[in-house]
Amino acid sequence: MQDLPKRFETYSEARRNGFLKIRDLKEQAGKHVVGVFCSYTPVELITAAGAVYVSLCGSSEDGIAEAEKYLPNNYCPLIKSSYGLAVSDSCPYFYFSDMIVAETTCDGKKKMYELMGRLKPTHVMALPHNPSLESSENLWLSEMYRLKEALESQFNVVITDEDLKAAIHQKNLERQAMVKLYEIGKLKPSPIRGYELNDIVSASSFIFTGEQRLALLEERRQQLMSDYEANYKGKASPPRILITGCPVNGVSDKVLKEIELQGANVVAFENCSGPRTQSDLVDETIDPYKALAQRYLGISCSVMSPNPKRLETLASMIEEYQIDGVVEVVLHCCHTFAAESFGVKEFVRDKLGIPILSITTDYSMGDSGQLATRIGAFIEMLQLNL
Ligand code: BJ8
Repeated sequence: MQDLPKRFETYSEARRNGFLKIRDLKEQAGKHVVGVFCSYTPVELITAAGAVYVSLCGSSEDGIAEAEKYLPNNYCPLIKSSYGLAVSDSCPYFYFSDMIVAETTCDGKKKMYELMGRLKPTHVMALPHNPSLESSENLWLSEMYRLKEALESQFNVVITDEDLKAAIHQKNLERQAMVKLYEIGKLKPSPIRGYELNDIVSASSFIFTGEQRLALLEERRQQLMSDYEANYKGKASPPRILITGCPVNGVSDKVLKEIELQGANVVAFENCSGPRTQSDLVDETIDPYKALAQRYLGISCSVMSPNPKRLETLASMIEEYQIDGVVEVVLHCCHTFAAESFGVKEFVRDKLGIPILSITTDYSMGDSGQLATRIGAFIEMLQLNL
C-alpha cells in the first residue's frame, strides 16, 4: 500500500504527486489504469477488474489550442482541454492509461471520443437519455455487461460477482464519507471555503485506493468539525452560495475564489463537484449489475431529458444548506446546461424566491475582471438582504 499523505493535498499537489503514484502502481504493482471522464462511469466495475481509475477531465487552457486543430473552436473548454492534452501527449495520466471508458453524454464529448479512440483503446458506453423509461434501464443494464466484457478482454481477467460486490461496498463507504464532508457546508457559518471543498473533492480523485480516500476524507471532516466548535460556532454567517451547472474545476479561481474574496461563502455544489453524484448509493441487496444500472442512471446531469430531478435537488439543497443566493456556471458551448438555464432561473428566482446569478464563461482569464464586477454586485445585493 502507498504511504498515506500526512494531510489532504491541494488539487495541484495531488495532481503532481498522483503522477508518481500512478507510475509506481503500474510499474511496481503491475496495475492497469483506466482513464475516465464522467460521473456516469460505473467505476466499481473498473475496481472489480483489478484496475485503478483516474479522471482525465481537462481543467486548464493547456491543450485547447492543440485541440482546435482537430475539433471545432466552438466546443466546450472541458472537451477541448481534455482532448488537447491527450493528443499532444501532455497529460501523464492519459499517457499511463491502458484504456479509456467513456459515455455518450453530450454530443461534443461523444464525437470527441471517436477521435480519442485513435489514440487509445476507448470503450464508449451508450448512455440512454431518458432515465424514466424502462427501456433506458434495460439498455443501461446491458451496457454494464458490455463494459464488464470489455474490461475482461482488455486486461485478461474475470470479474466475479464477489469482486464486484466488494468494489460496490467500498465505493458506497467512500460516497458516504464524501457526503458527510459536503454536509459540513450545512453548518452556519461553514468552517470551510467552497474553493477548498472543491479542491478536496478534485484532489481525492488522485488518491488511487479506496481505503486511503476514505481515511483522508474522514480525517479532514473531523478537523473541520473541531475548527467549527472552536472558531465558528455562534458567529454570523456571510451570504451562503450554492453553485449549480457545469463542472467548475477549470474556472474555480475566477468564480469560486472570487465569490469568497468578495465576502460570500460557497457552501454547496449542485454539480459534479457535489453530493448530486454521491448521495445515491448502489443498492447492495440486489443483483450488482442491476444495482449499478439503476444508481448511475439516476444522476441528474443536464444531458438527461427530461431532467426534473435537477430542480428537485436544487430545491432540497437550497433549503438544507440555508442558501441565500445561487450562482449558475455554464461553460461556453455547453448546450445542455445552457438550455436548462432558463428553467433553472425560472425555478430558483420565481418559484423559490432565491436570487440567482448566471455566468457563461470558459477557461481563459480574459473575462475575470468583468466576472469580478458582476459577482461583487450580486454579493452586495445579498448582503443587503441579510
Ligand atoms: S455527469 S456534468 S461529468 S457529462 S460541460 S463536456 S456536458 S458540453 S462535463 Fe459532465 Fe458527466 Fe454531466 Fe458531470 Fe458536455 Fe457540457 Fe462540456 Fe460537460
